[in-house]
Parts: sequence; structure tokens; C-alpha cells
Amino acid sequence: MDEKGLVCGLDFDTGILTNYTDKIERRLKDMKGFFLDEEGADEEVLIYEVFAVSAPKEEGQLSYATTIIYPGKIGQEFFMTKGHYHRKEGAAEVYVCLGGKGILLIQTKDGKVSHIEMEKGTVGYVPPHHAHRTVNVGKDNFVFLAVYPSDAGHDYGEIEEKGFSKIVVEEDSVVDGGVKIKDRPKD
Ligand code: M6P
Ligand code: ZN
Repeated sequence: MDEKGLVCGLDFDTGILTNYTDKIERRLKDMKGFFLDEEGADEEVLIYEVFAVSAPKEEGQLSYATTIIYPGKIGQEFFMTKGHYHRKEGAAEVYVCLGGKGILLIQTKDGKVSHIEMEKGTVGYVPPHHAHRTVNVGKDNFVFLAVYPSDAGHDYGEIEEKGFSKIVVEEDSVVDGGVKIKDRPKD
């Protein structure tokens, strides 16, 4: 970000934002309990990275971030983000896919899940009051840009406890690339 915070470069191939203000790396060990079957998986494996340009957390300000989700699976589940509701529940978000192949899961408070198939050029909208998670269902990095109110905040609690009502898994029996979105098994 330049000194006035007005401009930033985006590398469309890698998804890296020049002069990002925050970087998050999430390995399996940072996501304990988010995948259903972690047994035998390497807890150091890098699942995704986020490069964010964060404006002050004030009403009216926008922040944005790119996320790179690496290809892979933990058990049958494809690599994915933690997923969150916004702390400020009325805050929406826009996702723009820059590359790769992914699924954007969007869930209401009462657990109804819709999804958007994301590929380069797909723009997805997350309405207020909805949880959202992205999943890499391809063989390459899944890269997207997200724009959100700076004061939206992240609320991971409920997702950490209950997950989404749908999981995205690879199943050999499915014709279309083996990707299946199915009900999360009850514990
Ligand atoms: C997008 C935005 C970020 C978010 C990131 C990773 O870039 O929604 O706000 O942090 O995805 O998602 P999560 O925070 O759920 O791990
Ligand atoms: Zn969000």
C-alpha cells in the first residue's frame, strides 16, 4: 500500500498483493477440528495463505485480501478455509476468482447452504448474515480476491464447533471430477 493507502499491485498469476499489510498462513495445526478426518495427516501442511490490505476498522472503510488455497485433501475433504460469519452481521463481501477451481459455500444462520462454482472470472456475492467458506476442488492453486467492510470482523466460533452443514469431498464414484457436496455427517 502506498503512504496514503490508495493503491496496491496484484499479481494475477500468483495472487500476491504488493505491499500487503497482513499475511496469514494456515497449516493443518492451525485448523484443529475443522476437517472431519485428520488422522495420519501432516499437521505442518500449508493449506492456505491470505495477503490482506487492511484499512482502519471504521464504518465506511473497505479492506481486501487475496487467498491462495493449495490443492490437496485432508481425509476425503478438499483443502478449504476455516470459514466465518462476520462479527458485524450486516456486512456483506464480494469474491472474485483469479485462478484455479473452487467452491464458495454460503450458509444461513439456520444452516441452509448454497454454493457457487468459482473459476477465473467468477464473481461471487456473500450477502449479510451468511457464513462463507472456500474450497479448492482443482489440481492447481485456487486464488481469489475478497473485498469486505473493514469493520466486518471474523467470527469463527460456531463454525469451529459445528462446521458447515455441507462438506466438499472427493468421491471416486462421482463422474464429474469426483467432487461431491454432501451433508456433513452428524457426530
Ligand atoms: C477471504 C476473506 C478474508 C478471510 C480469508 C480466509 O480472503 O474473507 O477476510 O480471512 O478469505 O478465510 P477465513 O478467515 O475463513 O479463514
Ligand atoms: Zn468474510
